[in-house]
Amino acid sequence: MHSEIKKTIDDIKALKIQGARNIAKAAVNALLLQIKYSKAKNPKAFYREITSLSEILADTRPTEPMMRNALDDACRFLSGEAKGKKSIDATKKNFAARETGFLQKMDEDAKKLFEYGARLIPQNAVVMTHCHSSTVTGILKKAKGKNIKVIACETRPRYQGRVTAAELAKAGVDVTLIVDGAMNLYMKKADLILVGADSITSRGDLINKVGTSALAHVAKMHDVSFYSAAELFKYSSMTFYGTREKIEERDSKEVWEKPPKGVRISNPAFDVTAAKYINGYVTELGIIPPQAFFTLATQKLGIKIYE
Ligand code: RUB
Repeated sequence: MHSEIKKTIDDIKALKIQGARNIAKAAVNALLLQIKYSKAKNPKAFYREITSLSEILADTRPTEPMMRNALDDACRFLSGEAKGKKSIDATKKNFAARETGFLQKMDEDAKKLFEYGARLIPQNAVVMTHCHSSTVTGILKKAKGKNIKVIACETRPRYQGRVTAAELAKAGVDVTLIVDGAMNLYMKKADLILVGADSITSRGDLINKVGTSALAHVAKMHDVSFYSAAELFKYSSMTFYGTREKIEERDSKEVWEKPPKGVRISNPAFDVTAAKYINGYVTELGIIPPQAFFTLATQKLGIKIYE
């Protein structure tokens, strides 16, 4: 494996690249790098290279269906190409064009989503968020002109909330960072909760950074609306037949480098928020109820339940 591709893999694992959308984009870019460094002599060998790289990439973060869907889409396309009688050069060229187009479409979808999200936020609103979601910060930056105030939870143990706070402050958005334990206290000031999404199940449940479900429950207690910004590509198709999305368990050292003897540490990266706590998903098609996510996502992903 070329060192440039290896670096992408290591950076995803180490959270230097984080957030579902950035991870999915990095994975597609790694496939594009493989075109450059491939030694395959024919389309079939190239297809094998891409599928095995896709498997390695998908394993870097287990709870990331957007990456998995993007990689599956790429492999499906290439499988069709490899069946024909094209030369290796033509196959690589078509694959490069397809994946570059895929990345462009992702950006176009994100732009639409930012627009819908910004329209949702009222004038002078106090918006509370958790972790770092590039989709959420995209929306909040777009809504800046509405004189909004943002409260960002710091998000233990990796403090992605600091990334959110720094990015928003740099963009001129009024932002206050709070410790996760202060979320109930600050909920009283909030008009709306907006978080990102790693995975959406067939029931419309949300899987996002651990602490998201606590935020949703507290929001319900205070009657504050709770929204998640999620492109349809974040749909986890395996949940349709009952398979649960695996919750990534990260290194305990992220929580406590050298804990005293006898202290066990658990470090789940994500948790599940039931659809009943969610007012809506902000998607590239507009704001939709959790129950509609499955239908629209399967259409977008081209998943056929009936042949
Ligand atoms: C990030 C996280 C984000 C989603 C959405 O977790 O939970 O809310 O990934 O991000 P981690 P985006 O830091 O462990 O990757 O909106 O950028 O896709």
